Amino acid sequence: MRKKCSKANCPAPKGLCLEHASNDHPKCEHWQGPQIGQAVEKQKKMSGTAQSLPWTGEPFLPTDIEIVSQRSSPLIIGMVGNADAGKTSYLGMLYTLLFNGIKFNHWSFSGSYTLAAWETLAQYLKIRPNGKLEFAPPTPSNPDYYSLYHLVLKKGGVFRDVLFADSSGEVFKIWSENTQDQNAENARWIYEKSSAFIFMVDSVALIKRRGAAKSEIVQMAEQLAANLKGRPVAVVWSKADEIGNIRENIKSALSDDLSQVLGDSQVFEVSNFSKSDPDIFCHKNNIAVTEYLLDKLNETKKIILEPQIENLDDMFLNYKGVSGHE
Ligand SMILES: Nc1nc2c(ncn2[C@@H]2O[C@H](COP(=O)(O)OP(=O)(O)OP(=O)(O)O)[C@@H](O)[C@H]2O)c(=O)[nH]1
Ligand SMILES: [Mg+2]
Repeated sequence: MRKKCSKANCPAPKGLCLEHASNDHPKCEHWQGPQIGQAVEKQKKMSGTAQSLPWTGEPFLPTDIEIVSQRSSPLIIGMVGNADAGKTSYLGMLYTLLFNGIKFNHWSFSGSYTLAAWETLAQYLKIRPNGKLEFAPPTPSNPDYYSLYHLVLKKGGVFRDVLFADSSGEVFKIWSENTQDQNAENARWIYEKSSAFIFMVDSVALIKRRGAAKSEIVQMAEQLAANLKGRPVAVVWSKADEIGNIRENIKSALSDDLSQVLGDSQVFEVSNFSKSDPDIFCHKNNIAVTEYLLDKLNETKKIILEPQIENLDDMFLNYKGVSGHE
């Protein structure tokens, strides 16, 4: 169980505490439930000499990463986007598709240490008896809230541990305005540690808030690009069931801005609603986003070694082949 505020009807805004300053909320008597790392310690003590499992199935915290880091360094995929952009439901849909047998082209699902957490996400996306989908609640916006979802994927004989780092869009918005803000600690951690990013562009926000939403998205993209160091980004237009309702001028201006800011990142359109079976936005593109990043991360980098030729007069060392290029 993750710690959370247990006070019924507490009027404090999301991520804040009525009783204590922002970083001191764990001191509040209503802040209850063991964090995973603490639960693991407790489990170990209670088990005495018996061997206990070092994981619970819940989302990993950064301190739990060592459980999977013995085989190789896990790949962290950072979920970046404003509040409500569709980050958490993307993860719920990814797991739902894998669970239902939809496959990556090159990778096979080989397990997870956070199955209970994936299941919780997927439960939200189940159609209710009234025919409606219920989505996960907004991801908590405390600066120390971490939620890492683990998958083991296999390609050929190689296993890769992948961790999807989910976070609150509210925190990422603070980070996009000031990366050093004390309330953006988890966004800073995700930005520093991730090997690749899923950058969510909210189609519905662009329909409802047009230019204002576009500016926020561009600002976040600029912050993402600032210290990217070649890490791959998938630009994902979420809620694509509504994408046709975005004003054409806004959509094309934002597409131009994003390709200028984020370079050759691949662009995808995804949705959690399927209009047909199979549905390209839902069944195909959700999987394609993650596969694109995995393939990018698995690419062997071509290293072109140019010999440094000191003696420019040496005919042999200067020989470039018959055509002059080789
Ligand atoms: N039209 C449409 N709406 C969607 C879709 N997926 C999610 N939504 C809506 O978007 C809301 C936000 O989705 P989340 O996945 O929780 O967004 P998030 O980025 O995790 O939000 P934060 O945790 O607050 O940062 C949901 O509650 C749904 O109402 C979709 O495919 N189409
Ligand atoms: Mg969320």
